[in-house]
Order: sequence, then structure tokens, then C-alpha cells
Amino acid sequence: MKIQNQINLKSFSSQDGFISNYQKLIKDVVLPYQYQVLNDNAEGAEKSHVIKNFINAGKALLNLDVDDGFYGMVFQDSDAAKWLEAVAYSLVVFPDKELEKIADDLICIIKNAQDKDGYLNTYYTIKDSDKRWTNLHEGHELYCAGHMMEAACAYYEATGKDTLLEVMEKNAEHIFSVFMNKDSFLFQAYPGHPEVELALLKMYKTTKNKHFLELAEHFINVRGENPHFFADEKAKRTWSVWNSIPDNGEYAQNAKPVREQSDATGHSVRAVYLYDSMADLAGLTDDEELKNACKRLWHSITQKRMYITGGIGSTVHGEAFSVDYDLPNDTAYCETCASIGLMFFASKMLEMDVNNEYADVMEKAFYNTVLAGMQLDGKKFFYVNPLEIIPGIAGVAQTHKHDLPQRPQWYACACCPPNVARLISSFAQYAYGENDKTSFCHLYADGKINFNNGNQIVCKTKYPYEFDVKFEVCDVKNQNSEFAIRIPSWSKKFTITKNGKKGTYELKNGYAYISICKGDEILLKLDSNPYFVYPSTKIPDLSGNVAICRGPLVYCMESVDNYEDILSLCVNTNGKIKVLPFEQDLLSGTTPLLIDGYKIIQDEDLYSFEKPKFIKTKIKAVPYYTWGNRGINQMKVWFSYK
Ligand code: FUB
Ligand code: ZN
Repeated sequence: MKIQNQINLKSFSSQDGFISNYQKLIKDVVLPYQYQVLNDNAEGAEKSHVIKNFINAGKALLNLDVDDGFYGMVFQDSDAAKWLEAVAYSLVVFPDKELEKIADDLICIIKNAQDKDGYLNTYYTIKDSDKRWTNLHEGHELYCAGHMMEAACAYYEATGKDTLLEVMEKNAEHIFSVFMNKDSFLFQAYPGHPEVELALLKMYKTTKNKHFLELAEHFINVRGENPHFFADEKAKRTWSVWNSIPDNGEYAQNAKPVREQSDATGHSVRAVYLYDSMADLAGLTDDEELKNACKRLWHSITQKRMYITGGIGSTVHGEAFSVDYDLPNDTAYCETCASIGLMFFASKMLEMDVNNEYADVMEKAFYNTVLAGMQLDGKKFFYVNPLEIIPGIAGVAQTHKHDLPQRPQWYACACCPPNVARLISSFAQYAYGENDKTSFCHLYADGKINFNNGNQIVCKTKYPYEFDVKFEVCDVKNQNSEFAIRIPSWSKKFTITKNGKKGTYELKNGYAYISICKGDEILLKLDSNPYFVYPSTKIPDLSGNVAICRGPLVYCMESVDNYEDILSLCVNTNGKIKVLPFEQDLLSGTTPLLIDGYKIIQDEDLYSFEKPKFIKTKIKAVPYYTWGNRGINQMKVWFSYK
């Protein structure tokens, strides 16, 4: 049984603060820029063609000439879907008739690309309809459908317009008829890339159509029942996308039925999208066994396979989780989408069990890897988020080709950029939750929240750069109303005052539960001191290293701030960390740190018999999410210390 739900999309409004500024950037820069890219109008950016693909699919259905055919990845459709979803969330925060019209027009194009039976996918419609549903291993039809379903639910909730929702209901019913036919080979099939499961659950919640719950449940339950399904499927087909050979089931999380899984394995985005849907289903259906599997997988990720930045999937090979404690900095993969998926998973775990262990990770992933995924100007994006970059090696050495020192404008495989846009514009969904009695604050976002339960609360804060969070209770449902505020585990001390006096609260699983009345003013003061983080000795790559954080922000050092060379620096952990004043003109507004450290003086030889000298120095650090915004530059998160 769910303990709390995300707030309604329309419950949050905001004009000010860190999150609101990011949401303005999405509206003013990111969405228009990405729309240009999707239309192949952004100079210098990788070609997308995705909107043209939809137009061409519509033509193909009418047997018209499809001049420039299909272009891009087999899952190209999903870029348009994620963009539309981001537009929907943005329209809630910043209504904009012009943007809404652009989105409505795109929806029209998408509707025209849908076949009479409900099928919708431009790759297959343009290239070869006979290939439909014959290659779930590589083909991404269900993945693309899932993303469009998410867009449809979001657009309906944001605007009340149901054109896309109707398209996707028809599509979901079509998928139901194909995959729920007990006599078909496809009855044992499951998606190569999980995504449609979580989307079908959204469709169920939006439309209340039980088929969608049944189908999501089926896809989740059937996964891994036949671990060889992809090989069986391959034996039946004569075509492939990448000629990939089905492995032992690790890559796509199908080695075992999901309830028996314990280690987070394989492609990290696939994994967390799947785990998100498992947690959602477990909460919806009160399924203890499934919930326990989710908890095991959660612990596998967060206790053994996650970076300090909330990055996951440490290896480029298969964009995947590696084994426990294999967390290299310089060859890290850490796809932006994977940290977004981790936030989804965390949010669903929170719905079943309000505990700061989930919200802490959600926050870590957001303020570090997810935000690092986008240039501060909103026009360039990282797919891979390493924790160390040494130009000359990064992006050049064969082993480091994937770790780029600068964000590109776009990608041939462009899953991450629109994913960041939809995540930031829907931030409030992750920040606040509610049930009949209690309103929850998991993350702190400045703004007003009209909870469905009748409570109305205004949050005022300059978080994550200041650590006072004020809540004004504008209205309450009744006398028993309650507000639960997360106390992050990084905050070594905190105080809560209510109406200027020491507040009374019950601390449960990292949340302070406070009874609230109309007019109450609650002030949470978190620890503003920077702090050192020491890694487990089980992580070989981090042995003898330390990282520096303040609040949820992991800091890094860049050579541009440190004598053009950070490799010769080491931190003095007995020294001081000075919090420098907030600089509005630095990196879109940030608070740098000045750390006591040493510079190692060594001769130029590759190896030397002389012990190096250490001279005292100060090291400047900036938040990790801001790195790579000042040209090509060395960057490190972990440092040796003395
Ligand atoms: O396969 C679709 C998306 O493209 C995945 O989620 C990303 O990892 C990228 O491979
Ligand atoms: Zn991605």
C-alpha cells in the first residue's frame, strides 16, 4: 500500500530560487533550442530529423512518396516524445500559448503517423512494416511507445487536451492485443529496453483503464521467465539493427524473473527504468515480494555501485553496471539518463516507504550528475559524466574515448538532453508528496504548493547555496494536519523552529513530522559547513582519496582555478575549508570553496628517487555540476590527502 503519492502536476508554482531559475532556463532556452535541433535547424548540432520522421511516417501510411525516408537511431521517436513531455511540464509552471501551439502542431503530426490499428513507430512504418514486433531485443518499439505514453499523460494533465492521450490509448490497446494473446509466441516476450512498463502504469493512473495495469504487470512478471527469449526471437528473424547477440540475460535484466534479482546489473538506464516500474507496481498492488526485490536492488546500487555524484553504470562496456566497488573516476560512464532513472526509482521507493535514504540519493543524483548533464547556458549536454578529466587523455586515449572534456551540442544518440529537460521542469513532483493527512517535503524547492489534501504551504529558500528553509503554512485541511520534512543525512546538525520557538516534532526515518495550523511558520536550519567524504577502502580506485561537499553539492577542482594544474595538488584534511562569498557572475551564480592543501614539487622525470616536496597552498573548488563551463580544463572530484 502506498504511503504517499507525488503531488499533482498543477500543485506547484514558483517564481524564484534555484529550481525556478533552472525551469526558466528550460522554458526560455532549452526547449526552443531543442525544438530547433529536432527540426534540424540548429547550426553545428548533430542531425536529428525526428520530426521529419513523423511527417514521413504519415506519408508512408498514405502510400505517398517518402523522399528522405527515416533517419537516425531506431529509437529516434523518443527524442520528440521526451521533448513534448518537457513542454507539458513547463507549460504548467509557465503558461505559454505560442509554445503550446507548437506542441499541438507536433501532436497533429504524430497522430497522422499512427496506423489504423493503433501502431505508432516511424522506423518500422517508413522502413518496413513487416518487421513490427520481430526484434524486441534491439528494436525499441515498446521503448518509444512508452516515452510517447508518458508525454501523452503529461500533456493531458498539463493542458487538459487529450488528442495525444487518445492516440496513445489506442496504441496501448494495440500493444495489449499483440502481447496478451496467450496463443502467440509474443506472450512470453518482454521489452529489450524497459520503459513501457513505467509508462503503462502512468497510463493506468491517468485513464483508469485496467488493461494498462494488466499489461504493465504482465511485462514485469514475464521478464526473465524465459531468459532465452531474445535468442529464441533472433532465431526466428532474418534481420537485425546492430547484429547484437543476446547475452546471458545480464544486459537487459532478464537472467531471472525480477522477483529473484538482487544485484543491479547490465545497462544502467534499462535497469533503473525497470526498477522504477517494479517499485511503482509493488506499491500499487501491495506486493511484498516485489517490494523486497526492489529493496535488494536499491541497496545493490546505492551501497556498492554508485558514485558520490549519484552517477551509476560505471563502465562504457554496455553502458552498464560493473561489479561491486568498481568505480573508476576517469573512465566512468555515468550516463545522465541513468541518474535521472535513479531519481525515478528513488521517488517510487519513497512512495512505499518514507525514508531519507531514498530522498538523499534522489537529491545527490539531481544536484550533481543530472545538472552536470547540461551546460549552464542550456545549449550543450553531457551524455557521460566522469569524475576526472585530464585533457590529452580524456576523449583521446582508446580507454577514455567516451569521457569528453566539453559538452557537445547534441548527439546521434540523443536520449539525455530531452531527458534533462523533462526532469528539471517536473522537479516539484520529486520534491513534494502527500497523503490524506500529511504533506511531505523531500527536496527543498522555493515556491507554493497547493497540496491535494488541502494543505497549502509556501517554501522560501536559497538552497542549495543557503541552508535555511522557511515554510509558511497558508492553509490546512483540518486540525490533524501534518507536515513531514526530510532531514538530509549529510546535515550533521539541524534545528527546527515553529513560530520563532523551538519546534516539537517526531523524527522518523530521517523525516521530522510536525503538526501544522494555518499561519504557522516553520524554519529548518541545516548544516552549512563544508565537509569531507572518505570512500570505503573496498573501492580500489579511491584508495587514499577524499572528496569535499557542501550540502548536497559535491565539489570538484578545475585547473582554471588552480594554477593550470590540479594533478600536483593534495588536500590537507586537518586544515580549513573556507566558504567564499556567493559570486553571481561565476558559473551562473555559485559559492566557491577555498581549501587548505599542498602542491607537490617534483622533478620532471617519469620516475624519481627523490621524495617530492610539499609546499602549502590553497585549492579552489566549485560545484561539480558547474564543471566544464570555462573551456577545456582538468577536473577532479577525488583528491589524495595528507
Ligand atoms: O537505447 C535507448 C537509450 O539510448 C538508452 O537508454 C541509452 O543508454 C542510449 O543507449
Ligand atoms: Zn541518455
